[in-house]
Amino acid sequence: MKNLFLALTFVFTIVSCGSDQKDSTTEKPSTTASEAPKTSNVLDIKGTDDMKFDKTSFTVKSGEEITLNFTNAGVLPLETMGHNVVVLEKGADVQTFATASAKAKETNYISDLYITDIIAQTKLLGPGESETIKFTLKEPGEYTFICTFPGHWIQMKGIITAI
Ligand SMILES: [Cu+2]
Repeated sequence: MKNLFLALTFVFTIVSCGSDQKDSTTEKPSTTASEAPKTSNVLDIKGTDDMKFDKTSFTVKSGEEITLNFTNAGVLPLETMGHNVVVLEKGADVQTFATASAKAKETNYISDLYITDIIAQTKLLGPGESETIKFTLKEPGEYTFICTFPGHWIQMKGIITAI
């Protein structure tokens, strides 16, 4: 009988511990929501053969250096499936920039006409190539990045939010 009582107490303790844990995990989201969004000034982006960036949304701290590591993770040749990352100024007309750049084959699909729209850019990379660039977003806001290889920007487009 005593053993049964002990066993029941044991079970009860486990159950109450378990429910305590549940309570603390359910409280967490409300605490997290009131905090500032998570930022990282290290951006890892891959471009793929299906014309996509693996990540398209980043939050960074403005006024601090950003390290962007870009890899063309595909296997298709540069001539048919090259990728780059071009970070544009806040006010840039993305479509105008992308359309002009798509015609600028001789300058690796970066148009000379809208050079002032560019904050940072990687080279046009072929399969398996990587490049790291560093830059700073001086003001808070949303900055678009695209791949300027012809026809890619509609799918290969993302936003860096600087806070
Ligand atoms: Cu591309």
